[in-house]
Amino acid sequence: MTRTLTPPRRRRTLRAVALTTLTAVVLSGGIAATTAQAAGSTLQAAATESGRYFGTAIAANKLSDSAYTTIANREFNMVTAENEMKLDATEPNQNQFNFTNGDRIVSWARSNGKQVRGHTLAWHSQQPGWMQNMSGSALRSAMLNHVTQVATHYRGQIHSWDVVNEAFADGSSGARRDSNLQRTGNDWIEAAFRAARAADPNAKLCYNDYNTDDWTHAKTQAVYNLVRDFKSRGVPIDCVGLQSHFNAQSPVPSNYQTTLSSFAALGVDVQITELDIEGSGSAQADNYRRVVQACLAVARCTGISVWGVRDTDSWRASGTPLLFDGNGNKKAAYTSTLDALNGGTTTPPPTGSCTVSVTRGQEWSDRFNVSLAVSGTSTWRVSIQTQGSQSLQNSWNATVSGSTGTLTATPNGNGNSFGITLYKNGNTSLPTATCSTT
Ligand code: 9MR
Repeated sequence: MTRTLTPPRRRRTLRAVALTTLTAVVLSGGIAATTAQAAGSTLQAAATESGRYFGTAIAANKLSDSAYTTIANREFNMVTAENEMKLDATEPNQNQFNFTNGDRIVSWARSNGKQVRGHTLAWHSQQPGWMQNMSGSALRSAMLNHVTQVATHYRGQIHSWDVVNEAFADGSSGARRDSNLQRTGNDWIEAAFRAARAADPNAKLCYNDYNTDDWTHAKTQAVYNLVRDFKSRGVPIDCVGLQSHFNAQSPVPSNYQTTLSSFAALGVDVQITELDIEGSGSAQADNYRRVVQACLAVARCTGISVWGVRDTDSWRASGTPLLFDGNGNKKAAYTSTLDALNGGTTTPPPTGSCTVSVTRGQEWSDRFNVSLAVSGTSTWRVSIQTQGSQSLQNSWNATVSGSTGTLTATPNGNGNSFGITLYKNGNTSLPTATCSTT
């Protein structure tokens, strides 16, 4: 959060000084979104230093487990609903939507100052029964209605949507995966993206898949060609998600960075969306380090999410593929990931891109302070979405316009860290913020 006081490029030399200073700042600032630790000492803090995020999948039914939420809150600043925004969860009966568990995750994320990845709007798997039995134009309409309704419900609250998930076949064919959605016509993917853009124009729209990590694989090439085609024809797409589920059969490929940079060169962000690597000890740690270093070396690789908090939370629990063991202890893979994130990026974040962190400050009965820190650029505009009827009382170190709803902040010569005081007016949740360069 506070490491924006130290420009990323200079942080190696200033680290010792920065740690001392930052600890004091954090303690006196009363930052609540993370524990009182120096910049770079958690995954989210270290990732933010290079303008990236570090996220995890979250399961709604674990939000009552304080060991789980303590780690999740401390280490991650991006949250993906592991199952709660999927088709079967959100539309169990046709045109009857259920957002209860998805909303619980968004609410937890927002009240803890985190952003949300939406997963997923259109997928052959985990369809509700009624959809599995549909085909043709009726299915196409139902799918588009689903995309529209879900993206509209979460409009303004989603950093990136996995609009379409896993639409390509495994193996050497490079073909689309056969599914009821695919049989509605080859243009179903672009139709889904267009519907998502119309419903939530501010969310980044991603195509997400697995086994797309090795640049030489037919499936990787097929997704690459899809993205290239979409970009050339103006189909709205902003990002590619590489799930990156790795194990002995599917190891981290030696050309992983080439894959990331090749997608990025098409003019999309690349996000590592579901990272887990089976194994243990130094071998696992080394694989995590390689993945992080590959992302840091590619300017448009903008964030990494792991697919769960502790090994015991994983869909592949027996493969112990995550960064914390079942007791919540940091594994060697955690340390190598953190060290790699702190080892610095050789490529600065892309021009035209910035991120902003939001942390809670001092609180009074009627109002509270919010600290914001921009990284990635010195010429920025931050859009702050207040919650409920909250209204602006005061601001410092930035020019802030608006009084309730959406506030806009721009630099006033005092650097990249600024703050606001908000009247609660009955709502104590942290506002959310997005950053754009000017
Ligand atoms: O982790 C998810 C697990 O809890 C579900 O049972 C499973 C059902 O399909 O989905 C898992 O998440 C998957 C994700 O949605 C898409 N990529 C593969 C993930 C692991 O299977």
